[in-house]
Amino acid sequence: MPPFDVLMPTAGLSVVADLVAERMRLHRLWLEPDPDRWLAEHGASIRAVASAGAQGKVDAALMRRLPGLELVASVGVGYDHVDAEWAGAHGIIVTNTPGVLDDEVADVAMALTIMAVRELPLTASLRDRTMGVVGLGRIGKAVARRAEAFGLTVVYHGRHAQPDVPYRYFQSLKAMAEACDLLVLTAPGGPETRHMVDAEILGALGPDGVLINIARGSLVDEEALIEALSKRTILAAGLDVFEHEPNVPAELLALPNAVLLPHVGSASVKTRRAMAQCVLDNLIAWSEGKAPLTPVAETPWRGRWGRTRGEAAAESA
Ligand code: 8YV
Repeated sequence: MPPFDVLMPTAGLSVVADLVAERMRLHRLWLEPDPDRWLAEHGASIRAVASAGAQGKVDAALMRRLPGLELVASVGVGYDHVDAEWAGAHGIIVTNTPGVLDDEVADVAMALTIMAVRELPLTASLRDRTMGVVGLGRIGKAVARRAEAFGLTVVYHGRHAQPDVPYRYFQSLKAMAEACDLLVLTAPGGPETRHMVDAEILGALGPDGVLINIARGSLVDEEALIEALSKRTILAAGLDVFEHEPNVPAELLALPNAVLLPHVGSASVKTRRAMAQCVLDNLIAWSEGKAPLTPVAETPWRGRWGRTRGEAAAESA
């Protein structure tokens, strides 16, 4: 097999770099003394980018500098750090790692729920609560299954009602926030969902309400959340993600009714290894001329192997 050159722009999860480097020629851009110069000299040899984490941006500016780029294999189910629209319009496939981390992240959602509600002196109770899940995808469903086992009523909000699920659908997030007292965010990040939980939604959640976020910090207006927690217009929050990661506002850190984790939803050795393996499997399939295994919605695989970036750009123009 001819060498297959993969670029990793930022450090991220070391398990990804370790695994990919066993099988491919991996270039670690962050270790280059002059990354800009490295890209100018070697960018054309890169056929795939492996993105090792939610903070490793793969934007149009980077992809433009890699004229031979065919595939961006990103670790994690969320890929809002990758400009998949741009990739799709330029014939570049983006893959993520769906399915291998749902249970792990759902466990953390439940851990945060219990920690945020119970604190463990004389506290609020999980009994008789209704959990509103925002974005009932794979992770949302894994959370909902757990919530049912805890005796909670589950309702959900998303872009569409799903006829095959047993939970009540709310088209309006505000109406759902009024009807539930545990709001669990499992929707993707990105411009469409930015600040979907703002002061108005927190107001609708109400003084007994608890916000759990294991999705992306961008979904929540963090300033509004700090205000709601400080003034106790909501009861508590359990957060694994933050608006400006890795920075967490000092006000949030100081709040007694906020339980905070450092974005560890998928962080078990077993699951992180499975995620890295999924990145590698995509790279291997592609380097062998096969279809990508887990392309994201913006870059569906249509079996058009051989379409060049120029052709793709011409089609989309
Ligand atoms: C990250 C995640 O991938 O899957 C996701 O969307 O946010 C996590 O599993 C992980 O934190 C690496 O950044």
